[in-house]
Amino acid sequence: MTHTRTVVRGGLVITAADETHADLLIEDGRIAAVAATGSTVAEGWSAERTIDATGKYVIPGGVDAHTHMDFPFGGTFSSDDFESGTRAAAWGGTTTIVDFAVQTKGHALREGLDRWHAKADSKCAIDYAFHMILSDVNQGTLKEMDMLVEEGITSFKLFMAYPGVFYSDDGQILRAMQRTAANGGLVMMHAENGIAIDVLVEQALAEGRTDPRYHGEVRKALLEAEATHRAIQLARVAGSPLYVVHVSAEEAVAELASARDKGLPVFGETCPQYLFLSTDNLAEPDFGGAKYVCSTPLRPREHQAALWRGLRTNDLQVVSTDHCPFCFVGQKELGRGDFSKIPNGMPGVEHRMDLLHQAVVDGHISRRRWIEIACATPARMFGLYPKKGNLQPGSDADVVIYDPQAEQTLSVETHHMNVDYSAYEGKQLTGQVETVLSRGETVIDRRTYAGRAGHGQYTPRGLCQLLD
Ligand code: DUC
Ligand code: ZN
Ligand code: ZN
Repeated sequence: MTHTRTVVRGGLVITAADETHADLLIEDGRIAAVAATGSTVAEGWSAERTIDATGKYVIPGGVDAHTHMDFPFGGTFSSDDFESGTRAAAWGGTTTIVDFAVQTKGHALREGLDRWHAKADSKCAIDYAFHMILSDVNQGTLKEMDMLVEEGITSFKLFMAYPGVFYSDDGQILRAMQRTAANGGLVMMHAENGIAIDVLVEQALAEGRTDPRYHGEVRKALLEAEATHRAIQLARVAGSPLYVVHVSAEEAVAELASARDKGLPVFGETCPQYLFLSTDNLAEPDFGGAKYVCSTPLRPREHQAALWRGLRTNDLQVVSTDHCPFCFVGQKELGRGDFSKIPNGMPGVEHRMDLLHQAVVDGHISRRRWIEIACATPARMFGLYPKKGNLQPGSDADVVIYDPQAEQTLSVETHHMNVDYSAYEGKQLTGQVETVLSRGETVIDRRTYAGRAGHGQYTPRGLCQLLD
């Protein structure tokens, strides 16, 4: 049902900058005005629809800048497509995803991008945008990068891991960085030394160490730190900014902190799985650790403090999910007897906002920092601000009414992602999404799904807004 004018009354409006008791006026899918609750201005608004947010938070919809819907990996595809994955995202208060279109080696970027448009078209419940994964940096693809930046795909993921698949060598990385230094794009780096890791994988398997926990042991923190360091130096040489994805190791955070202390335009992202899970999960019995196999890998619990600290000190700026689900039955099981054949990736798109709210409850971050790392900064980082990530007049009316007192228990029985396990089974959280609007349209209405596939629009992006 379309409402041209909606008023959200009485909630605590939280943005990255402010917390105020305010009412929102929504008109034609955008925030039209924000005014103090009870003020003459707010009292004067009339609307077809009023949402009572008394006792609730009113926050911008989440921006998850790192998802992999329908993603090919290890001979299979991630189990959420754009329809199930964006519906689950909406349930969890995320109203924008930036997914990774994939270039197939030997083929044009354009071909990969067209394929991702076809996968997502008419499927999404919420708005979406794309980054591009470069599997093959060459003269042709370097030229294509300029065109993609022009049309709103302004960031490019490169891999220092996965030799023979997505891997780029240092020369290719340097060339891609030089290109973004010139065209304004942003290189996103998967920073792990894949050549060294493959040696350790081979040795582990030869010695009969085949269990999922060895995935964590061979993908050493030092090899994440080394690659992070190398990526930073290459970016310095190229004169380009750098965004390091899925940072999991304390030593890698230290590399980012030291670069930022020098004033370099280097950014870092972490994910809830690194903040809440650990190698203890990878060691779960009966091949259960396979549920937690992702790369970079989960680390020993001691690394978590450095990640939380990095989020507080702004050495890490963004939390996204790296949502890349594979079912335990039939997909994770491909790696029984050989951990290197377990498809890499974990489900999580539904739980990011809630887990980070729990971090507020637990005292790791403030409420405004919650919104900053989950909504505002990802929008700025990837050229979507203030359309996304804020609630200022003119912003898209992507609005979440959040109940900070609700209690919930995460479980495969109740989640909406298309995957046969929960990485957080039985975890109790305080706080839950109640209602979600996407461009003013109701997607979740007091915990009932009211959205539709095809509502979500492709959203071209501008350049990174954190560089001056
Ligand atoms: N890491 C994952 O865990 N999955 C997909 C790709 C990646 O880099
Ligand atoms: Zn990666
Ligand atoms: Zn990823």
